[in-house]
Amino acid sequence: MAVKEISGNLTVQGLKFGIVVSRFNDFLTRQLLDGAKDCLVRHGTAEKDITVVWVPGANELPLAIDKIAQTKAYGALVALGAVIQGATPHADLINAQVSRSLAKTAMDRGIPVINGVICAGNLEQAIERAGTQGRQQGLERSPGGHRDGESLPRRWSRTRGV
Ligand code: INI
Repeated sequence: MAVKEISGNLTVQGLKFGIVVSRFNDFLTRQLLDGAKDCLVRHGTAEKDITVVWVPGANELPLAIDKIAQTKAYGALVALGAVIQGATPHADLINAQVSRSLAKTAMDRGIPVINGVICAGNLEQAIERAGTQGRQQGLERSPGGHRDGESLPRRWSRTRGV
């Protein structure tokens, strides 16, 4: 008997994406956002199928992501932020809390949530991760969302309106 194998595609048409982006360190997060949008569009997502929601800081990403997940209107969600270690004593707390909460939403709501929050040790690292050499996290994370976003909703029909 043939083995059944399930995997997503790199191209997606007709799937809706929600991107939640933090205003804190917006000189970095705007770059992440540009990269994520560009990546989604180049992989076949229509611009009209991308909704962008701004929140004050990384701490606010999980609630917005969870509220949007509850609408069941999106195939996958992307959280973008930039937390810089040296700049704040509670960077570790924020990072841990945010990544745990985003993962919880993914599991509880059955929707792929791509964690595109830069956790950098210093400003130089953050700038590099946000986009030097044509590479950046917002960009790199989105194809993963495409793959999950394509395979989860289509194959298990857990989302509406996609
Ligand atoms: N928010 C960030 O997104 N990045 C940071 O580096 C950061 N620092 O350094 O504190 C940060 N703080 C704000 C936080 O996310 C909340 O917006 C704030 O605490 C209000 O809830």
